[in-house]
Amino acid sequence: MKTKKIVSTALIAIVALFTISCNKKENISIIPIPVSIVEGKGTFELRPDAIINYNDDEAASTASFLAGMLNPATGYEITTAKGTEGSVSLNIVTGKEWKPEEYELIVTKKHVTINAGTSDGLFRGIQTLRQLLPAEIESKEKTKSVKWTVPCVKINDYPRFAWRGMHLDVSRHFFDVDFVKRYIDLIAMHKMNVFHWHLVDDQGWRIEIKKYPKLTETGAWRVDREDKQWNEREAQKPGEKATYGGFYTQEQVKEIVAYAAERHITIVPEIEMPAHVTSALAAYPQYSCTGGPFTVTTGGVWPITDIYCAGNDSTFKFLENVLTEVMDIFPSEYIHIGGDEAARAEWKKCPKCQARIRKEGLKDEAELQSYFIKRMEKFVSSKGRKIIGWDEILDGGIAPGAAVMSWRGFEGGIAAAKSGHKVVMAPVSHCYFDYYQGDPTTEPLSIGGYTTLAKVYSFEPVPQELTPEEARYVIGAQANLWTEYISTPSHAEYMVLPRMTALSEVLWSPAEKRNWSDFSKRLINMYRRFDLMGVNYSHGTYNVSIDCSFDNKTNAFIVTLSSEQFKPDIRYTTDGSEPTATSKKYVKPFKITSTSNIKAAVIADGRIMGTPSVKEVKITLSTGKKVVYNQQCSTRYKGCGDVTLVNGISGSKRISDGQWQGFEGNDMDVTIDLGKETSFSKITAGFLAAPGSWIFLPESVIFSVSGDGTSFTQIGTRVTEKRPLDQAPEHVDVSFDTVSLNARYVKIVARNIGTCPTGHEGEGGKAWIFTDEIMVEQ
Ligand code: TNX
Repeated sequence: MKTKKIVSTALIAIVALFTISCNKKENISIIPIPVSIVEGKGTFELRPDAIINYNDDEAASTASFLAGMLNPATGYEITTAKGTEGSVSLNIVTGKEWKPEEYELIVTKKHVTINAGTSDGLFRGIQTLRQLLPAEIESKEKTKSVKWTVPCVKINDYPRFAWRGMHLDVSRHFFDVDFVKRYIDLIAMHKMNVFHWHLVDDQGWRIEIKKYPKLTETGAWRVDREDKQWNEREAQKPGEKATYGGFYTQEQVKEIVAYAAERHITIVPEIEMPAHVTSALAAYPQYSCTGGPFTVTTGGVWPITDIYCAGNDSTFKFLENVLTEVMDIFPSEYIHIGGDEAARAEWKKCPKCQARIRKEGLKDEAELQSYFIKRMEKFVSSKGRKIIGWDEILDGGIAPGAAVMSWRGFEGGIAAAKSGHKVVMAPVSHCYFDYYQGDPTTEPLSIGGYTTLAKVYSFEPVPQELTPEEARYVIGAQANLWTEYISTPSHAEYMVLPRMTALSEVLWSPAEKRNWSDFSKRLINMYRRFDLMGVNYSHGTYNVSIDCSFDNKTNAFIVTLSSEQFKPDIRYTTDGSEPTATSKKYVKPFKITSTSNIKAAVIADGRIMGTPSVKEVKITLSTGKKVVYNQQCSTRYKGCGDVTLVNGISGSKRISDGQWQGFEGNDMDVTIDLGKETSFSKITAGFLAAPGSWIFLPESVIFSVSGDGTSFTQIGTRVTEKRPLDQAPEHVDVSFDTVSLNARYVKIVARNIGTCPTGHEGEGGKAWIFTDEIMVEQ
């Protein structure tokens, strides 16, 4: 009691001191940015004889954690003590209204004080203290010649959202206990508080369940096809041994749960159902509709038809038993039951499922899935817990009390919030950290997509469609790391960092405090910490974007170079040579009047950072000319508008890079008006072959010319060669050479194959043509 009184008197004095102090923020660089920072004058120095004292047993473990955080790099042996005088104090302060996880941090020349209403708040506070110390504090080895100072400051801070999560898929690739702990450390460093552990999927069951040992004896192992791309792997053949995978024993899981708890992080385990469970069915085929047999999937599988049987009561018993063991280990309020991407083809054919539909008076298989989830929800809530599931759990009616994780976009989340269900936002557009974060030509192969750091930073979890009342149901958001294409810890770190750093600020800091250029400046301090921690992170912010637009009036390209780095020093060349620290410095947009190969890179500390970006611009007779669309392109893939096909820039292998126009099921049929009669001898149209995205080369390309734009003469046809259905994306130019011709209009028709061919996953569905550029040359 006495201690608390002294604390509050001291507090008043300190607040007064800071209010009159000046506001210089140079050396304060904290992510996520705190709610309020008032800078003082001078610094506190952490000395070898420092003692961390605390006033309440609840703070003891945080005090020890802090000592453990400070001792390795300083080489000190800082100890903790209850009640005594120390230069660093952690106090649980009662009698004040604290928001959840709120803390205040006061640094004077003599003391560091962290006050909070709970140890959650204290723990978040010590993460701020960590970032106020020199970056070298992250080193695991004693670092000499660093003065361990902390700037005098008063910080008051609390999170915007209650759920600030990171997900990790350990099924598609298994990650060991050490890495899971490292991942949790990163979550803690970013003041995030939920670790969503995706423990079950088709490609591996990862948690020991005592009642069903085969789940891990069989379900945790698959045949090693790691030498093949994810979607090109054959299923396990008879006689082949399943040797690739792994699982966590219950002892290991308990250890990880305790490790997370020490860091004030809740682990939400995910036990998928009714789909994404081939690994479970390989072990216990009796819980499927067909009875199997099944093998653990070695790679991609689509559609997911081998799912749990919803007509079989023993399936529910099995799942209840599994969840009972899971709930015994994980104390979380929420248990994630998956619910995504179930193809219900087997349910349609299964007599038991059909009998269930009749007996329960259900309309269809979608309602059967809703029945499935509601039944499991009842069980979970009878144990005092709640379920959360992917937004598909809304289909056919959501279970009472269920929370929704909105991944297919914001819509599921909006619908759930409007109907009074809690929502965690994780839309693919901003929160899929398995997506590319930079130019796919220089990034490691990923599942697709394109979510840059700036895009993550622009994420607003509360959609405008919600009233303030409804918005309260959005309890937070998280990013997902699916690991189909990620098999090593260092690659996983690379994918989440620094995007997780951006997300942490989105989820913790007040919306009005978000400021991209200030964030990118503070990020440099985080990079230094990541380096010292030995974690791998993407240097994507060093990548240069080369944006070119063609100006008809001057017949020139205007080239703009930018990077996500704060005040980057960009150097470039236009002749295809490699940029160096002494290449031309980019100052402002510049003009290019002839075909060029632009290469640009950011320079820091006198050397090139990351991989230089490259863009070729080609000026031909058709560049910048008028394009008449005889058939419209899809509104989903319009490239950058009508100029796309004549803007002098080819498309990359990323279909949404703004250079591709898509034609869904129909032909590409355009006429280029060269403006006046022009002499030429070559016409080229560029296409994409990417069968994995349902994009095929045209069957044939027909070239015609005209002098008046009405009557055309066909001058040639090119038939394309058939390509394998599993080929990697490929850019293909289809050209027609002729003797020199004079004409004003050039018409190009690319015949669509119409529907996806037999043997293709989209068989019978509309096939796409993608075109990036049409070039008419002398
Ligand atoms: C969709 S997100 C999935 C995952 C994949 C992911 C790849 C969700 C609920 N299902 O099974 O791994 O896309 O990005």
